[in-house]
Amino acid sequence: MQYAILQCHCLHGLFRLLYKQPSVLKGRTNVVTVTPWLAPIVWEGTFNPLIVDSIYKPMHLSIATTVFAVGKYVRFLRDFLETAEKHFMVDFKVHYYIFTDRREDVPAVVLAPGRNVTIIPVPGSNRWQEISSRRMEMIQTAIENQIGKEADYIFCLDVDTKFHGRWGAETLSRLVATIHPGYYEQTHEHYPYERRPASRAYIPAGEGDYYYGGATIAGYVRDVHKLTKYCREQLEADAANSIEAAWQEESHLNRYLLYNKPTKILSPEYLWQDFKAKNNEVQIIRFSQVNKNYAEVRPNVKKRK
Ligand code: UD2
Repeated sequence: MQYAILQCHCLHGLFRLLYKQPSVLKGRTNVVTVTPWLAPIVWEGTFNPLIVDSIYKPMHLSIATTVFAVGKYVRFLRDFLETAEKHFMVDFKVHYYIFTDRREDVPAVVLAPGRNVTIIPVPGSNRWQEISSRRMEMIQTAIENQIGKEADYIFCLDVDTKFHGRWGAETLSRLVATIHPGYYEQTHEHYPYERRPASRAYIPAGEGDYYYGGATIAGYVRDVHKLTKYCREQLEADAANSIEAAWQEESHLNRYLLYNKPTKILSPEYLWQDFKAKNNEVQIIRFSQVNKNYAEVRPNVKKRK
């Protein structure tokens, strides 16, 4: 009953929400819930969804959500959209921007009132690395052309994923990054940062905070615009020097976030991988990458982390 509304009524024009008193002494003890620069790390048990919703829902925010479904990845769209409608920013205005080269294969999914889809045609490619990386440039351009005029916040998400639990307004902040589920138990010398000084994504040995996944980036539209523009420029500078960072745009993202600290961090509850067994820290899996046959869905070589 931790989150139950005990009473809710209007008193002298003020909407009162009564709930169990928060404690400054008792809370999550098996995970770290704040970074050294005082950004929250969002885990189950660190927030009360009723309070969060009571703050954010009356704001009538517009949430842009970009998702790329290029080539065979269009097959992941139905599950992504159907599960998003059940769990992602429920009761908020959500505008999905689907970037695809296969418009005719985009499934018709029933959306809740206030939620809609725009399809943005993009070219295909015979290199998955290029498809993944080019997202930075395309998101930057879409923000400049359209999203910047329409939305308050933006989420940029991988498509080969499903939502399994609440993903709500607790994830809103100026610049939001998600801890990659593959590396959160490791120290930074084991992260797959780009370590070659010749690349613009270079992070010297001895430096690092967390390893962030490229699958979820979010924040105010203007802050995500700055991030995508930066990563796009660095990717282009690398390409001009015939170098590709270890994990393409994810490597540039990690460098950006090391020197431009996120204001909120989502725990691996918000980015899991289906092949990984759940563990004690992760009390709920909210969003997870599905198992996929890399050799079958990607246009070129298989590779996985
Ligand atoms: C990781 C990241 C991913 C990206 C990539 C490095 C996680 C969990 N995932 O995933 O975000 O940073 O490493 O480049 O952090 N796509 C297509 N068609 C394709 C290939 C890719 O539409 O043929 C899109 C699609 O939206 C997909 C995304 O690009 O979800 C990332 O590609 P991926 O899922 O194959 O990358 P992966 O699994 O290595």
